[in-house]
Amino acid sequence: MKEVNVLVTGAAGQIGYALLTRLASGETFGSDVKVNLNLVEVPQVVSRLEGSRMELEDCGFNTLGTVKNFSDMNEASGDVDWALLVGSIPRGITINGKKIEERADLLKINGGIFTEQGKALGENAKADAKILVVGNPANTNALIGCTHGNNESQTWMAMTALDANRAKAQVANKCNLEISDIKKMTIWGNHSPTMYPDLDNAEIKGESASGWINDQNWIESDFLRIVQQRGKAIIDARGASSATSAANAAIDTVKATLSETPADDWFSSAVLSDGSYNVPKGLIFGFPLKADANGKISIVQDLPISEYAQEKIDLTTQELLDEKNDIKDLL
Ligand code: NAX
Repeated sequence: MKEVNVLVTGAAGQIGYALLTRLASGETFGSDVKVNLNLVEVPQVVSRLEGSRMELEDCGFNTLGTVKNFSDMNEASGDVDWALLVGSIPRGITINGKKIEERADLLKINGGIFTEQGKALGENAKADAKILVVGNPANTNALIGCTHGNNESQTWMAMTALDANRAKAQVANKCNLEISDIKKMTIWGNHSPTMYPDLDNAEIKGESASGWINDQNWIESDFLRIVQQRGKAIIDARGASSATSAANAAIDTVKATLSETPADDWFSSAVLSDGSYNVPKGLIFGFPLKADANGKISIVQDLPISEYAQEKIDLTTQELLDEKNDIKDLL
């Protein structure tokens, strides 16, 4: 059997728990690929990973390879094909007696983590490794990791697939359609409430989704608000943040890069801007993406952007520039 080496940080957390079985079951990488898992946690909880390892073993997947637990990223990142960086320090946590509420503080603390993780992956992971940052603030964490990874042949992404899936679900409900009827969903910008889900360039049965819906008021008020605030709505209802749907979106992102993207679709993730759509080079920014048969990812070009959409894209760009400025000492 072929083998794939996958590293997951924050593996004992709630997204990690929902993610591991789906990585190992054969669903993600195929039934002919053994999945070797390197699970990473902070030293205080690394022992809990032994429970996850036992559960994975007890699932009886033919596709499960080795499962190793680590608290050291350098040791964990050797020969890794994929790194799913889920672990990060959440807003509201108390560190050294101080409650971390300010974005700048949060960015700096996570910046330290992603500096080290980026270096470890840049030096030890495979030359063509793909790295998906889930831990928030995902785009700026990915920017820090990518900068310190300093390895151009590796691909860094920040996850916006959950936002894209949320957007598709809202459109499917509104139009009484199947999810599979909705294609080409783009989330422009930051994984934050400033993200812009684009219905002009999304398609329903080959037509522009905004044209099909034909209700600009719903798009500009209800749809945007629901998608942008969905994470908070789930926390309010569940008393905990999205885990199953976040893990599912991470799996969707990995799968999207494993085969050539169908001609009538694309997928959404944040990647390093090359200046496309006048987004400043060097931001990790949500774009419409395609993968080729070799897993190479490129940004879909030449989409029309309305004046309204440009205003929204400018807003999320500015937020990412502000975040970059907050962590400029770390770059
Ligand atoms: P949990 O608090 O359940 O788990 C996080 C885990 O990460 C903990 O077990 C913690 O010990 C570990 N961790 C912290 N620092 C680490 C480090 N340096 N190395 C290794 N492990 C480390 O959070 P969970 O609900 O699993 O969420 C994880 C992250 O995903 C959060 O930052 C959250 O904000 C983010 N999210 C991102 C989403 C996205 O679409 N990009 C959506 C869902 C989610 O909110």
